[in-house]
Amino acid sequence: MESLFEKLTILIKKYEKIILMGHTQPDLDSFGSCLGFSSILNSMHKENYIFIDIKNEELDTTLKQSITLVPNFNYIDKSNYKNIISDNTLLIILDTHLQERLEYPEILNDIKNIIVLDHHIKRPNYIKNTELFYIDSSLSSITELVSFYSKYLKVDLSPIVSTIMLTGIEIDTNGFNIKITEKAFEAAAYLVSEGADSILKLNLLKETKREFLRKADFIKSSYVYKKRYAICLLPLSVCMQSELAEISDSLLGLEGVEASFTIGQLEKKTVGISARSLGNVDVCSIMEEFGGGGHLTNAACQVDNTTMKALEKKLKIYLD
Ligand SMILES: [Mn+2]
Repeated sequence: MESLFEKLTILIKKYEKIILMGHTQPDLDSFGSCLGFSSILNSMHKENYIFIDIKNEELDTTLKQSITLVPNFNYIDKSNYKNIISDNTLLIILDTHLQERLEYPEILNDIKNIIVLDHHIKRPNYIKNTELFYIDSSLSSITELVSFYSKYLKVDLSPIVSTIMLTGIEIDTNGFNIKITEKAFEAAAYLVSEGADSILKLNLLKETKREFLRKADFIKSSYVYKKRYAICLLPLSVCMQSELAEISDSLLGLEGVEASFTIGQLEKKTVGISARSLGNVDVCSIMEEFGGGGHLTNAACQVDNTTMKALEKKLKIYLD
């Protein structure tokens, strides 16, 4: 990784301003890696901004709570980013490599200098014409890469930022259980050494009783197919991708379940599936059949102009 870090530092130094952007419906891996990267840029005295709509009511509770803990970063969104960009602005994309998954895809019309750092399996429609494009799909979270870069540069991360980053790794590895590697623990150890606090982490991950019971209701309505696949359809008018992911995570903990699939209506005409696996079932290739992607153990898709029932039927055909 050292040659990557050398290259990154040289590139960063060429630019006057830097914008960090994660994916849409951000999670703590996306947001935590932006915070970590911003801390690195601050230590280099580089003017930098995190592109995220912090006032968006639809952000999940954990993220909203995290944002309140780190008010001292420069946040920008689509309403004001145009004021700061120039020809000498660099966009660093974290935790995705696809334009349509960006927090704000249209930004690519305005900024031509781009670095992509991701850990998802590379898809053909990746963002092209970049200054640097780096994917390591052996990493369970992109926060790990940012942690190693920070360690390499000997940056002092604040305990709060370290905690949010550690929570990002925890979420992306389903509690340090799935797709876990030595590197994930190494990054976690580094973040703890920078002051990451496990009690605060637990508090960030807490949910309200209402949320807990709501999830329990969905899990109650799930069923097991072919003795090894848990399938759950969310009986809601609209739900969030993160909700689907949380339910699939929980279903994976049930006895006998090797892979879990949660299907829900994301928008009026868009249905999503979030899939999880313990490792014997390649959920990435199943989600690719639906135009999605991800990892062997953690993948998702979004399909337009379909219904939940139709997707459920199609899913079962693939599982057969
Ligand atoms: Mn991630």
